[in-house]
Amino acid sequence: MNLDQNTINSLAEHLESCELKAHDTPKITDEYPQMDWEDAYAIQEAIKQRKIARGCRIIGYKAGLTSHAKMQQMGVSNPVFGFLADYFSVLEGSAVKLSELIHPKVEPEIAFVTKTALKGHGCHIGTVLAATDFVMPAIEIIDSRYRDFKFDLKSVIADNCSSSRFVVGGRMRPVADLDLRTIGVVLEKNGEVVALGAGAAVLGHPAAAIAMLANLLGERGEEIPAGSLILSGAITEAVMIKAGDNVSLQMQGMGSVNVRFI
Ligand code: OOG
Ligand code: MG
Repeated sequence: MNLDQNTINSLAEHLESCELKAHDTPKITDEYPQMDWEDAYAIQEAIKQRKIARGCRIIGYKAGLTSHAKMQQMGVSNPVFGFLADYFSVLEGSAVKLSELIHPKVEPEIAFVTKTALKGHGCHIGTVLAATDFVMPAIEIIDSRYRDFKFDLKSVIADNCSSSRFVVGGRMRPVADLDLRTIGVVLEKNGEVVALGAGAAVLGHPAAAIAMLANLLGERGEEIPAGSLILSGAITEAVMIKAGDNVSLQMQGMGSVNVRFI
C-alpha cells in the first residue's frame, strides 16, 4: 500500500459524498498517481464501512468490466468488483429519480442469488452453479462519480465500480436446466432495441465472473454469504439514459424487467 489510512479515509469520504450529493469529481489518481490496487480496494472498503456505520445493509456484490464490449467502451482490460448496498435496489414499477444521480447508464446483466456461501480460492463455474439458488434478469444503473465517466481501473475500484442502482425482475430460474452462455438478451429504450447479446459475452460464462469474485474475496479472507445477490457484469456496452426514458430488458426464458427514469 502506498497511501496512509488518513488519505484512504478522506478519499472514501470524498467519493461517497460525491455519490450522495450527485456531484462529479476528477479521477482520484490524478492527485494520487502512486495509488496501488490494495489502496483502491481499501478506499472501496472504507466507503462500505461508512455505509454500514450509517445502518445500511450490504446485500451482495457486483462484477464489472467482465465483457469485451464493456472493457472496450471504458478503455480497460481487467474485471473489477464492488459491493451492493440495500438502497441500490429499486423495485420494479417505481421510477429512478435522475436528480439523485450524475450521468447514469443502464446495463443488461444476469443476477445470481446464492443458497450457500462461496469461498475462494479454487471456485469455478461448477462450484458457483452448485451454490446458486436462482438467476434473474437485472438492469444495473451505473453512475461513475468521475467527470465524463473518465477513469482508470484503480480510480473506478475506489469508486465502488460506479455502483448506483439496480432492478431485478422477470422470472427466477434455477440454473440446472439453463445454459447461461446461450441466453439471448435484448435491451430496449422507449420501445427501440439499443443493445443485444448473449450470456457468453461475460467471460465465456457468467458464472465465471462469480467464481473470480469469490476467489478474489477469498484472498482477503472473505466469502460471499448465502442469500447474496450478485450482478455478473454487463453483457453489452452501457447505454445512456435521460428523464422520461423507459428501459426494458428481455432475457430468453427468464422474462423481462423494466425501469423508468424521471
Ligand atoms: C464500471 C462498472 C462496470 C459492468 O457491468 O461492466 C460495470 C463502469 O463502466 O463505470 O458495472
Ligand atoms: Mg454492471
